Amino acid sequence: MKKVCSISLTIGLLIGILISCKTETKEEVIQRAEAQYLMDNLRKSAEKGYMFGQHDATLYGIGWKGDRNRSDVRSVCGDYPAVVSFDLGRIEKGSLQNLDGVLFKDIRKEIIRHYERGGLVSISWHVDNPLTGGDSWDVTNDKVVESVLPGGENHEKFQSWLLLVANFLNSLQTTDNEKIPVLFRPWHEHTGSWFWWGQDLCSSEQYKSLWLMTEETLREAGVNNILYVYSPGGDAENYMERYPGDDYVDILGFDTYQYNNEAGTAAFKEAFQRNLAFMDQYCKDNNKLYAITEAGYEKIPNPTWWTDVLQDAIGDYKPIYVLVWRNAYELGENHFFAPYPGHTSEDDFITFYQNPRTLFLSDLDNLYIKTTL
Ligand code: BMA
Repeated sequence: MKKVCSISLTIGLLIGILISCKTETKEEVIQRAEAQYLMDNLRKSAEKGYMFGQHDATLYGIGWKGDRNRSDVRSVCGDYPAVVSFDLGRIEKGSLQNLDGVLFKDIRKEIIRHYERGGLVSISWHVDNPLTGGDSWDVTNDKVVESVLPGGENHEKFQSWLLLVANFLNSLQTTDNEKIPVLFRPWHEHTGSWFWWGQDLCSSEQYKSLWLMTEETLREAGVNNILYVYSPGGDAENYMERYPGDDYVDILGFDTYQYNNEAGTAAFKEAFQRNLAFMDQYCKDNNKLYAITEAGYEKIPNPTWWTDVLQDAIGDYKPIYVLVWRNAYELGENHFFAPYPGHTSEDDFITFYQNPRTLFLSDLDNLYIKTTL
């Protein structure tokens, strides 16, 4: 996104700089305008309310997988989530399916379908550990980030992984060859230490370099259809400590879950409010947008969680969306974050759906996303 040209007094240097600053092609200008258009529309939608989203919502749910036009949320309230997120974990290995057993060609299809319905798409990347060969959660070695940065032993390999991500992002096109603008949320929950890019696994400088390197490599590979989303995890006390900078982040976010213990509800609401208050102020001061990039309560044991806890915790704040995690088809009824028909929170979810401030797909008409430049 950025093109930094330092001003020089000597004409020779100026010419050199002008040559090195590649002029944008018409396609690039249109694409950049589309990303800007998306930002403007997200700003408008945040004034109206907050979108509801779910991870993998249209790919599978409790008791089903791969049914066309189906989502547990839709079965409960008759409407699709406004936002659907997807994960690219294992694309870096050239695998045909992601870490949750979904074919990348099906993910691509669902992204295009959701865009064509008028919805917003977000993409995360639970990338395997390039040093140990383990998965994202393999934190046995604290030199992994260092190893992928320039000069590191895994740098070349990692660049080739990034190119596979770039190929996928570049392939997100409609039948009219229109590139689909999506949110990309790399290196998430890094304020915890459960991923190999987490807090105790690299320094602040290394984390920022990883982020910048990711943006640079994707940009050089022609990726111009994404907005970058920054999402620390938990109660992010040091929210800005590893912030890559306003020039590299389009949307601020956070991931916070409720846990099933005595302090659960109060702790969740407090963490939520602290994060929202911080982001709200920062975004007002710096002209940014914010979202609740992941939230939820596994199995939703509280039947009125949607209104009493989630809606209450968001209060009058204006995030662009709140997204809950997946309803894992392969784990029985043990790992889900949205209701499905028959679940005890179904009625409360319908009340949540009817609240004018919650935006589902049908609330988005003409609001944005589908660009007509
Ligand atoms: C986690 C769980 C895992 C899954 C991963 C990536 O929170 O849902 O089962 O593999 O997200 O989707």
